[in-house]
Order: sequence, then structure tokens, then C-alpha cells
Amino acid sequence: MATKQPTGDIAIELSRLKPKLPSMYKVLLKNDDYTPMEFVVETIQRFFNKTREQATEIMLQVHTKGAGVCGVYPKDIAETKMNQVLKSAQESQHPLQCVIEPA
Ligand code: TYC
Repeated sequence: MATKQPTGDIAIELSRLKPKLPSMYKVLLKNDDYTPMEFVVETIQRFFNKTREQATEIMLQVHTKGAGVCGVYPKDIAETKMNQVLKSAQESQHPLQCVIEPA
């Protein structure tokens, strides 16, 4: 849709005043052959505030398709969640991988 944009000094003034929305990042889990399904479901519930049913659905998506989105957050929150998942997996000696990518 062609919406007329402000030009010149007005555009600069508006962009200075307008609060910017943070850029959003997806947090994804990757499939592997070793991490137990139960650990993945509990991880999704714990760090992404999902119900057991939602977490099971995401885990099965990862298991069958190779990867799945657990949530979409501002970059700093997405990084924190990724690091929490990786630390928890390492502590339990599971190879579970978690990555972020621009939404
Ligand atoms: N593929 C794993 C298994 O069969 C389960 C699994 C699901 C592992 C999701 C990682 O992100 C994952 N035990």
C-alpha cells in the first residue's frame, strides 16, 4: 500500500520523536538424537512459560522438522533465554542446541 511519507526536515523531526520498537528475535531449539523428549518439554515450559501441551507440540515440531520456535522477544531477552537453555542443558549433560535469529 502506497502511504505518503513525510519529507525533509519533517521526516527527520518525526523519526527523532517517534519511539522505536525493539527489533525482535526468535529463539529456536534444534533437534538432536540424544536429548530426552521429557527434558526438552520441561525446558520449554520452564524458560518460555508454555503449558505442558504447548511445550509438547513445540518439542514434536523440533523432533520431526529439525527446529522450532519457542518464542519471539527483544534481542537482550532472546539472548538471555538462549543462554539459560544452553546452561541448563550443559549442566544435565545434554547436547541440546538453542539459537536466536531475527524474526
Ligand atoms: N530427537 C530427540 C529424541 O528423539 C528429542 C529432541 C526433541 C531433542 C527436540 C532435541 O530440541 C530437541 N530423544
